Amino acid sequence: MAAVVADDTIAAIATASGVGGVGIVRVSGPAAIEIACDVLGVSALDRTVRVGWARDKAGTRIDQVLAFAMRAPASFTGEDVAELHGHGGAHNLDRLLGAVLERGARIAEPGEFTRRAVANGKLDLVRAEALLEVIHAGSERAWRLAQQNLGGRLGEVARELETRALGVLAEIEGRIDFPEEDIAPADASAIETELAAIAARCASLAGGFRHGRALSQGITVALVGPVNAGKSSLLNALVGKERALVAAAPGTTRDYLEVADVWSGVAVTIVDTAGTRVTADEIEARGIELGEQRVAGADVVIVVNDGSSAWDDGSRFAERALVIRSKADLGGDVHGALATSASTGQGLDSLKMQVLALAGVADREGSEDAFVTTARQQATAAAARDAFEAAVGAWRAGRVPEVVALEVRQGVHALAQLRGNEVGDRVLDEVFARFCIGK
Ligand SMILES: Nc1nc2c(ncn2[C@@H]2O[C@H](COP(=O)(O)OP(=O)(O)O)[C@@H](O)[C@H]2O)c(=O)[nH]1
Ligand SMILES: [Mg+2]
Repeated sequence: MAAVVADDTIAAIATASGVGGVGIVRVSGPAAIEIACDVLGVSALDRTVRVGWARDKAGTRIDQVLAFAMRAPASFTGEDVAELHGHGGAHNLDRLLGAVLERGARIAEPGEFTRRAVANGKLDLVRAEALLEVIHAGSERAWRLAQQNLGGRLGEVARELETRALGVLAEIEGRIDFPEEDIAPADASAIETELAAIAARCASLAGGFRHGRALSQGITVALVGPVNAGKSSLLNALVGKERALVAAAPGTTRDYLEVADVWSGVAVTIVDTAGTRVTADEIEARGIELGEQRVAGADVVIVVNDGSSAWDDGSRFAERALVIRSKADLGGDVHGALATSASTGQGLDSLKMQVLALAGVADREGSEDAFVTTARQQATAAAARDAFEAAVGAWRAGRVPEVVALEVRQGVHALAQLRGNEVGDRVLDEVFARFCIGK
């Protein structure tokens, strides 16, 4: 990607808002170092840390800070960057930022530092997305996957597939340039094998999205069933804490409740709903409605049967349903479903494993390796898969090489887009809108 030289200088508080020991104001762009020098009243700044008083333009002392600068292109953004490390605290940092802004920097947009880094070729789009995931990682496995992709793992896989595809393309195009030469059957089958292998790898990348997304974003699990089926008790037993109120009186849970937990390194949000029953209570009716909305968006729906009413097979939730029989310690028919008991703990570990499996989480060695984690990445991997599968089909059908080459080129284009090359501003806008200001 060609370096894009931004002509303006951006600034933002790069640390979390709220109270902290230290807070950082980051400045990037052509005037960054000059502005930081002026704030400190020094003539030069480099990678050596300096300590000094930051002052506003009127000369009033703001805060004693540490400051240093990095010259382009040896910085995160690839531009001139200066950092002012002040004391943490929202008001202090606002004043420090203000001192930078009044000297001509403008406030950065969400993700703008990273966007500039991508534009300047410091990291590809997949790594930028991974950076966001590292920051937001809510579980060990989410963090590991994000660090793998930040380290360039997914980008490497895409690049390697692209290189292989370009190799096949050269051979196919050779057939276009020299049509009179007969292609040796061995070469023809080698091309077919290679195209099929590339298509299969793209298919597995695209197919890994559920797993990648589940790891990076976590999953939501909803508990549904009639009042008194034991949903709240199950929630408490699953998370090992008394989070939901449990009572023999039906209708104890009138609202829905969300509890965060981590199962096998995966972030899980469990939603306990007010049981479904016809009610004249307005608040309870509203609670049921809100709960239903959360159920609609859940990755897995645990359908709880306590055996006291008609068996619910959960078929309305299709493949998201995980049907269980609760209160198994009381005995009775389990209808072949997973038997659980909040009282004895029976079946709870199996339940967690089945939930993760249903959500697409693969629990195997290396399952944090090169997975697509965003809808954007998934769409490009799927486009690559479709193009290479079409290429294999066309080659097998003996179509003219031009047709096969066209498909392969589309596949190569999709792989380039996966890495973030050849993507438009609209896609970049979408990716960076998810970032916070200051990153
Ligand atoms: N024996 C037994 N009783 C249970 C179990 N789970 C829940 N209960 C009882 O069933 C009643 C309703 O439980 P609750 O969790 O509030 O049901 P919910 O309305 O579906 O949330 C309470 O009296 C619980 O003590 C269980 O595993 N075994
Ligand atoms: Mg309840």
